[in-house]
Formats: sequence, structure tokens, C-alpha cells
Amino acid sequence: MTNWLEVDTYAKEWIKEAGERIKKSFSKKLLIETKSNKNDLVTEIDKATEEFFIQNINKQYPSHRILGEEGISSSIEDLKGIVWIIDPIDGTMNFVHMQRDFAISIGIYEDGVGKIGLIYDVVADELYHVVQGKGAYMNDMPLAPLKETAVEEAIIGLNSTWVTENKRIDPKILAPLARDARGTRSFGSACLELAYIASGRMDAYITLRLSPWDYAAGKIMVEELGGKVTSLRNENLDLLTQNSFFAGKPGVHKEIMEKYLHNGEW
Ligand code: 2AM
Ligand code: CA
Ligand code: CA
Ligand code: CA
Repeated sequence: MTNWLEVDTYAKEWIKEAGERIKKSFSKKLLIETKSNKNDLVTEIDKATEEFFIQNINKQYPSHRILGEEGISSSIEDLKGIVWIIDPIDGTMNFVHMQRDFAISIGIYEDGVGKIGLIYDVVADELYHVVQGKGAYMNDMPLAPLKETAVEEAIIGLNSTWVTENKRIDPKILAPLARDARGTRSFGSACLELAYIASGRMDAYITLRLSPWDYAAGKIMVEELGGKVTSLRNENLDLLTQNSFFAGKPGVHKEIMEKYLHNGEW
């Protein structure tokens, strides 16, 4: 039997230490590279942070497997056993340009079921944390179950990319939602947008392109509090591939799925 309390204690300790290391890096000159395109950034701190988690996990839990954005650990093809899904820095562009509004995200799954989620906003020193079935917290403050919200009173995380000409969705589909909602925001860190839904600051988050490490922790957190997480086609998410992504409080997810996304038939 897995001692989840112990796993949780280690994960918290490591994420805090990783945060300290990242903060120390602010005083040094960053080595910045690009990946798939000129705006897809990675720094040596992203890689060093992932490496830090891999070393600690391998030493403490040699049977656990790891899926990390920077792919330093060997890749995985299924979710059998215990898998740590890690984004060492979510919001690398914010990290590079703004030195804020980025976070470390860790989701721990057993046979595909989310058990523990941690999202650490390093600069704000806010640790969002969930243990499945035991509630979610921001630092030591318990997070309340999510309340039903209507679109007209909702703040929706939505990047302007998806309401202008793009490869993945007709801008006419989401533009009416941007118009009807109380407001839209784009924070540039997917895991933080999910932490903001969990803590009630935002009502929904929509994007056409997300990888498992972006949402592995946030999905557990939002679902624990009664929110809903699907693709934009109303499917369950596959934690091994890229997906479109839609998380929301209970009422607002239903309203958007029916009225704007036509139950996924768009
Ligand atoms: P990242 O900073 O870890 O790469 C930015 O809108 C959000 O989308 C961030 O959470 C970012 O994660 C994520 N993202 C996912 N795929 C991306 C890509 N191909 N290029 C840039 N950001 C991406
Ligand atoms: Ca990235
Ligand atoms: Ca990310
Ligand atoms: Ca990242």
C-alpha cells in the first residue's frame, strides 16, 4: 500500500525547495532557447528544476514513473502504477519576461486516477494543494466547493489567439462567449488559471492546446471541488496526448458547452 501522506509530505518539501532555487536564479543571466517556434521558450532553469524532481523521486520512490515537459526522464506510454506528471515551470514566457505569474505543477496519478495535485506560485508563495477525497487548500486555507455561476457573471480564462484567425478553431465560435461573459483574462500559465478556478477567482478556462503536464494537477483540484474538466468536444481528457481543454465551475461549464460549443459538435 502506498503511504500517500508520506508522498504528499515529500512532494511539498521538494516543490518548496525547487521554488527557492528558481528565486535564486533571478539574479543570474538566463540561458534561453526556443522549442517548436520562436515564442515557445525554455531556459536552463526549466531543465534544472525538472532534473531536481527526477533525482529526488528516483531516490525516494524508484518504482514511480515520471512524465515531465522537458522530457529528461524516459517517455511513458501508459499510466500504469504511480506516475508523477510534472511541469517544472508553467508560464516560461512570464518567467523570462516578467519574473512572476509562473508556477510549478505536479500531478500524481495511480493507474490513471489523480491522487495528489500541487501548484506552486513561486513568487506569490502560494501553494495550491489537493489530496483526492480530502479537500483542496491554498497554503493552509481550505478551498470551498465551487458555486454555480452563469456566463454573464463569469470571468473566463481565454487567450485572444482563439478569437482571432488561428489553425484550431473558427474565431466565430468563441467570440460570442468573450462578448457575453463579464470579462476574459489570459494569465499565461495554464496551471495557475486552474488554481484560480479552484480558489474561486475565475469561473472557467478554455484553450485549444494543452499538454498533460499543464493540467495534471489542476484537473484533480477543480474536480475535487465539484468543477468539470473536459475537452472542447466534451470528451474525457487523455493524459498521454495534447488536447483542447475546458475547465469550469459546475453551472458555467454546462452553459458554455450547450450554448457556445453545441455539446462538442462544432
Ligand atoms: P509552458 O509555459 O510550460 O510552455 C501559455 O498560454 C500556457 O500554455 C502556458 O501554460 C504554457 O506552458 C502552455 N503551452 C502549452 N503548449 C504551448 C506551446 N506550444 N507554446 C507555448 N505555450 C504552450
Ligand atoms: Ca514549454
Ligand atoms: Ca506548461
Ligand atoms: Ca513548462
